[in-house]
Amino acid sequence: MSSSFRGLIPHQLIIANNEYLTLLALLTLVALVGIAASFLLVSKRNSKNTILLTGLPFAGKTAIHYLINHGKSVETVTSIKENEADAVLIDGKTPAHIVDIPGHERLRFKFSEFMPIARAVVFVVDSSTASRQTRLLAEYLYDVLADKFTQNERIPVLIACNKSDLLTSFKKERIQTLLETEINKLRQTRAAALDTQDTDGNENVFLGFEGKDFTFQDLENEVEFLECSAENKDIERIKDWMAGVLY
Ligand SMILES: Nc1nc2c(ncn2[C@@H]2O[C@H](COP(=O)(O)OP(=O)(O)OP(=O)(O)O)[C@@H](O)[C@H]2O)c(=O)[nH]1
Ligand SMILES: [Mg+2]
Repeated sequence: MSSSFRGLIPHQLIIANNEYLTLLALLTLVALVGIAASFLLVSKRNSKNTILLTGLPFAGKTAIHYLINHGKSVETVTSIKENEADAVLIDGKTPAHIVDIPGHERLRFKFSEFMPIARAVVFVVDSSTASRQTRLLAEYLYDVLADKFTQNERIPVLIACNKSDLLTSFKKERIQTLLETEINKLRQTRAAALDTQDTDGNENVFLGFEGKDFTFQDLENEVEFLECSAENKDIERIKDWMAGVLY
């Protein structure tokens, strides 16, 4: 009895050892697949060169788009279709693919069709009417920030406070405060629909932290504000920001 018992011990040890090795091999495989997947995700993200210009009608998106692409101003009319063009931001670097999305309420949803290929979003604001359009601005901006691609891929968003040449224009700090206050109110309404899904399958997202007033700083993606004027051809900081994201 005791001799056969003794004979079993090495056999059990061998089995235990084999199981341990199999488990180790499996864990290594899982880790390798994980590393490869995240590498692919990062390189896929970094290979995207599309930047979207979004914002309400009359904000100056087409004016900025034209200026970036042609280096000069143009008379614009309300866009009824997106404008797409490749623009060289830095000589010798791959051009950026810049898409100007019409601001009309029936067309602006198109931004979500471009989100899968977007690397960054510029949200253009008419700084001279921001105080009158705060609700509309916050609603559109909320959709951009809560978009599943913005959320999952932490897409950086630039809020370009355009028309800084006009005396009636608000400074970027003022616009930021207006938007934070409005998004704070808006997210209560949207939170009521938290369990539902919209037609695109985007989940309704609560922006920021519950129980704390909304600030852009609480978001996981980068949100930056700057002032610009397409009228004065003062858009260099937009181009610098785009280049900073892409290269
Ligand atoms: N004063 C001033 N006017 C500007 C500036 N940028 C654009 N505009 C004017 O604002 C108006 C609207 O500009 P667009 O570029 O057509 O606006 P948009 O955002 O493309 O508008 P939609 O196509 O309707 O979505 C035009 O009359 C522009 O000349 C600016 O920096 N300062
Ligand atoms: Mg336009």
